[in-house]
Amino acid sequence: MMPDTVREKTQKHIDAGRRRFLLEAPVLAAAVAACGPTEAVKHAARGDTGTAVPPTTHRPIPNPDSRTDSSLHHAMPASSATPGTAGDAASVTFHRFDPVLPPVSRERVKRLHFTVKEVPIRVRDDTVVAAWTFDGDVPGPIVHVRQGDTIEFTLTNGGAIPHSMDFHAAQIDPKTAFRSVVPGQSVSYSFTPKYAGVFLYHCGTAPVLMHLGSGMFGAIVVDPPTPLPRATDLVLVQSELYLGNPHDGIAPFDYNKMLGTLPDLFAFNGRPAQYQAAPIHVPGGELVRFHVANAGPTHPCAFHVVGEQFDTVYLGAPPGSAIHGVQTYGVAPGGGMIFEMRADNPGEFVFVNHAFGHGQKGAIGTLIVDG
Ligand SMILES: [Cu+2]
Repeated sequence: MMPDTVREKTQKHIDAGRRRFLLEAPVLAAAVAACGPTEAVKHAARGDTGTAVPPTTHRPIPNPDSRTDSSLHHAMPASSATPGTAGDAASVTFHRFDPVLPPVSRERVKRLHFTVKEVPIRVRDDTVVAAWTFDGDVPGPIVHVRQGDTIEFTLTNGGAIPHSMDFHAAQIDPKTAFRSVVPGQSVSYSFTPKYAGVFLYHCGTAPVLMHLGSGMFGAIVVDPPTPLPRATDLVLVQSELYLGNPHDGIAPFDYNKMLGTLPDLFAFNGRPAQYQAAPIHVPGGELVRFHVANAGPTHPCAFHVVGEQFDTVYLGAPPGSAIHGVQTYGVAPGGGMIFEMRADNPGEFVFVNHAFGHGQKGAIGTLIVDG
């Protein structure tokens, strides 16, 4: 149990953070003030500072008895423009996101410490977005562990609004582990993945649509106890981009567009069509393994490689649940699936979301099988 004095101090800190957040969101502060003093106190007491969603949008009823605020409807701007995402767009450089799965370490206890950073990111030559991130990039770091490892995780909120972390590889009380933390504070928890596979992680702060849609996602790959055969292991995280009008050359993510579910762009690993501009090379004759996670937030990924078939797709935890001779398979938003093909034909192979409107908007890349 936390001593009373510590709890009081902690609560004061949280209250101060919420008040600070209110002051930094003048539109929302005005909306709360318009509720009258009694309503404003009630809102502040439960961390619910109003909302910027359209008045016609249904608002869920908060549960003040819940220990988590991630089920509550938090105050938030209708765009991802926060103080940290402003800046000189011209100085934000493009970098290709490395799709290669990093090696797994031998330690059975993996310590991870992510920091939330709200920063501008160049996702195309002509597009800089106001992103909410884990460790400053979209997607966040690719995590590689083994089934049965203990992951000791800490999230520090270096942003301007509350954030949290939801690992789909964990089986844990979400009200405690996935709770939101205010700026400057941290949350820690441990978990042991029960199943192998590729799993999404994402910010779970309400509305999740806004936080997922603003860049707060990544993938964790969990190896089975007996490793799968040697391969070129690649990680692709599909996501959708809903962009508002740029300000000083930086386009915020637009919450109302997210609700409309018609994305401006799609991407594998945060940048639309980046692997067409700079293809992925793999050695001829060897196995290629795509670990495909889908951050959504809304649309599936009909994963397909033009001119190839998947020798194996693992529907669940590998090595079980394998199906063979597959042309296309859908990865649900919030899902992850492993696709294997033998690169026995040299050439250029386009991998694509075969829902082609989505492929055309950026969920596409090129795999070059070297001869
Ligand atoms: Cu968040």
